[in-house]
Formats: sequence, C-alpha cells, structure tokens
Amino acid sequence: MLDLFSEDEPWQEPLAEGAVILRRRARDNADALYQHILSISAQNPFAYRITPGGHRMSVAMTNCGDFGWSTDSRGYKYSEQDDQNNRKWPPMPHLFRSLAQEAAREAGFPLFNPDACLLNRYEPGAKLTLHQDKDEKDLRQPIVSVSLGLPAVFQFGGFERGDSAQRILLEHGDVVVWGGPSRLRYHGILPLKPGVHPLIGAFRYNLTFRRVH
Ligand code: MD3
Ligand code: FE
Repeated sequence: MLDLFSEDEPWQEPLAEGAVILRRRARDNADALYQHILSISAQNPFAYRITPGGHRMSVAMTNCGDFGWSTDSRGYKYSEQDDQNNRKWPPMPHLFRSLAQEAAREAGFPLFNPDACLLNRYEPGAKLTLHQDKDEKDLRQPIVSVSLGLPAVFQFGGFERGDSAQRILLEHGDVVVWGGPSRLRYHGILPLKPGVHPLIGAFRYNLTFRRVH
C-alpha cells in the first residue's frame, strides 16, 4: 500500500515567511536529549528568575553553550556565567548542536552555528507572555526551538504586541525554525495544562538555539 501521509516520519509545516515547523523531527533523539537536559541541570539547576518588573517567572530556566540568557532586576542579558554559582555554562552537547544545525539547514539556513542554548522548563500553569527575542546581535540568524514532553499552545503574533495571534499546538519532538521576517514576531506560550508524558513526566521542556555573538 502507498502510504501518502505516514506520521512515522517527520513532516514540514510552513507557518509564515521564514518560519517552518519540522513536526516530530527530534522524536527519535528525545531520550538522548532528555538525558543531556538532566545532566546540564545537575550542573546548573533550573531557576525561576525575576524579571526587571519584579515578577518571578513561572518558567524555570538554565542554559548551555558559550552564552546563557538570564534576567534579573537590572534587565535581560546574555552572559558567559551563571549568576547562581559564577560558573561557566556547561558546554553545548554535540547532539544539541548537530540537531539544531540540521534543522536550520532543512529550513534554508545552512550557515547557522549556535553559541547559546536556553533550556526552558514548564510545569502545569507555567506560561510565557507575548514577547520578542531581540537581545541577539545579528537578527538575520534564525532561532531553532525543540519541544519535549507535555504539549503546549504556542501563540504566534505579529510585529506589534497588540496584533492578533495564531495558536499552534507544539508537541513532543516538534522542531521549529524561526528566521527571516518571522524572527521579530511576538510570541508566547499559554499556561501549560496538567498531564503526564511517558518519557518526560509532568513537564514540558523547550530548547532554543541561538547565535548571540
Ligand atoms: C518566534 N520560548 O525562549 S519556542 C523563548 O516554548 C521562547 O519556551 C518559547 O519564546 C518556549 O524566547 C517558544 C518558539 C520560539 C522561540 C523563539 C522565537 C518562537 C520564536 C523567536 C522569534 C519568533
Ligand atoms: Fe521567545
């Protein structure tokens, strides 16, 4: 039988100019990716940071690679060290880098070489309000995101905060490449619904690969 649409293999869903979802692209690597997440967070634990506005974020974060993203009362920044322990971030695992580079290439960005990976951990109720990612030096470089664990509703807006937003479900193993004009679109994550994922448990993890410097 000719199987015209098998969900056993990853497939692409164009989202907007410069943005493409590679559905299930990381699924076969999920176990190994998860082991790396556990080992990175054993070195630099997930932490709930405080925004410049004084709010504690509901998403817990850590990083790997040459630079890590964080926020405190003074603002947002990329730094070479974790303020919690003044140690360098753990190196980016080879599997992380190769997956991000292959995904970027499949989406038309063959030169992408990330120097930072932000790890976000969502528990039920955790959310990320609409924001833009613009702390990176060269906004022509895409961002690659990898979702693991519980599904989340992603909001994909326009170029102004008030623009209407599409809602897209991001599930275990989904990879998205955000480049071109989509790079500066507002986006966020609605509060995570409770649940248990067979591999990951009661969490969603999202890895975002970035070229910061
Ligand atoms: C669209 N993370 O870490 S990943 C973030 O699921 C962030 O944790 C979300 O937004 C998460 O900054 C969304 C998808 C994503 C990441 C970066 C983008 C979408 C993006 C940059 C520009 C446009
Ligand atoms: Fe973002």
